[in-house]
Amino acid sequence: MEPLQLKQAFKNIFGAEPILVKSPGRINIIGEHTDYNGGLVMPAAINKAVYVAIAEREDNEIHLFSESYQEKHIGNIKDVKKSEKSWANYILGVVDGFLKRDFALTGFNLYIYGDVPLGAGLSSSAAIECATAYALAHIHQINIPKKDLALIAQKAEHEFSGVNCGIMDQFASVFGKEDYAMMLDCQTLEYEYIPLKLEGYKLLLFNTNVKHSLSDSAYNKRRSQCEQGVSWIKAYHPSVACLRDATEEMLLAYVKPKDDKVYSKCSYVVAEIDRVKKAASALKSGNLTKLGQLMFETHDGLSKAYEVSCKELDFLVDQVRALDEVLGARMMGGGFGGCTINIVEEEKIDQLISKISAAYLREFNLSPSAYVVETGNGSQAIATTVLTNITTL
Ligand code: GAF
Repeated sequence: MEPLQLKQAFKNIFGAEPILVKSPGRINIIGEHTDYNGGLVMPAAINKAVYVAIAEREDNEIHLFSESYQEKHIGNIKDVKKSEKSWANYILGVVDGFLKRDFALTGFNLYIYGDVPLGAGLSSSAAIECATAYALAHIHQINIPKKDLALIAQKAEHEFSGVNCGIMDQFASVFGKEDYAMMLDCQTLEYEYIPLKLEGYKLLLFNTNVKHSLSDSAYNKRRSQCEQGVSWIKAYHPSVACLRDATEEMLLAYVKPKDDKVYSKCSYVVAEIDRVKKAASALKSGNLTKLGQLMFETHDGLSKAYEVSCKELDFLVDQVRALDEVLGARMMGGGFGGCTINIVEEEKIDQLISKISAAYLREFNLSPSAYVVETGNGSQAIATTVLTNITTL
């Protein structure tokens, strides 16, 4: 849907002139399950996004319409509560976040549309939250730092969707930059843009087209296992606030003797934070082979130690492991389904897609999807008119 079509769709339903805002989905080059441990991540925004058309109302009602679900939700700013519609909760959670920070909001009409594949681990939910946050700040002329938009969006995910996610997805959606990945320090929220120079290679995603149902509960469980590990270390090293501050030696001394499973989860995180640093150096020096090796290592850690992979993701990574045209591959995002991310020689992409798709179909009787991803920019308002208000002197 083009911006002008979105504007028209909004007018057809709500009969007013909207403002348009977009916020992208994300990929993650490396640094998985490190964000909620105060660690480093290296995401990039993509050129697929969620688009929001929004206009203020004169009363306190909230009228939402989702293009994807062809559903409406009606609520009230004075009584924001969870809906049974998950898409609406991402929006309502953000409204709640603004109100809890004492920003005065009026009622509004909002039409939402997106081309981020749903359930693919490309953070369509963060894109909805961030687009909503940006749009609400825009129409109410709320002067709020962009970091706070990401934080409000993250809180919406915690409180209205029940997933205790880290900050990576929302941060990438707000701050992404075309042609760059970003190395984000999730402890300080400082970040550095790193040029994504892949000369002759492209990033290819294979979508397993599965999402196993335990994903949300397992995500929250991993997070508490990491916190458990930190609390055992803290008894001896009070300054350790999160796994970012821990070392493998500490884990061996204070966590392994108590619980081997908790140890292997924490040990993966400590090693993964180190891999992000190495990956940043590899990317900066153009050493894509090294970056690819690190990605395979991340996959093995996520699959064997952190236990968030699944047979479909493992299959897709194993299929490309020995191929010269693939420098690296790994599962991406929370796990239990969604996509693998692969660095693939540009010339060989079509051939690879055919080969892997056929093998996956034979194995699971299901076709995977494949997307060659391009990077994009973070949250922004979209202009739909070129010339307005020409002033004469
Ligand atoms: C999901 C979460 F939303 C992120 O915060 C992050 O933890 C990721 O899983 C795993 O790295 O996308």
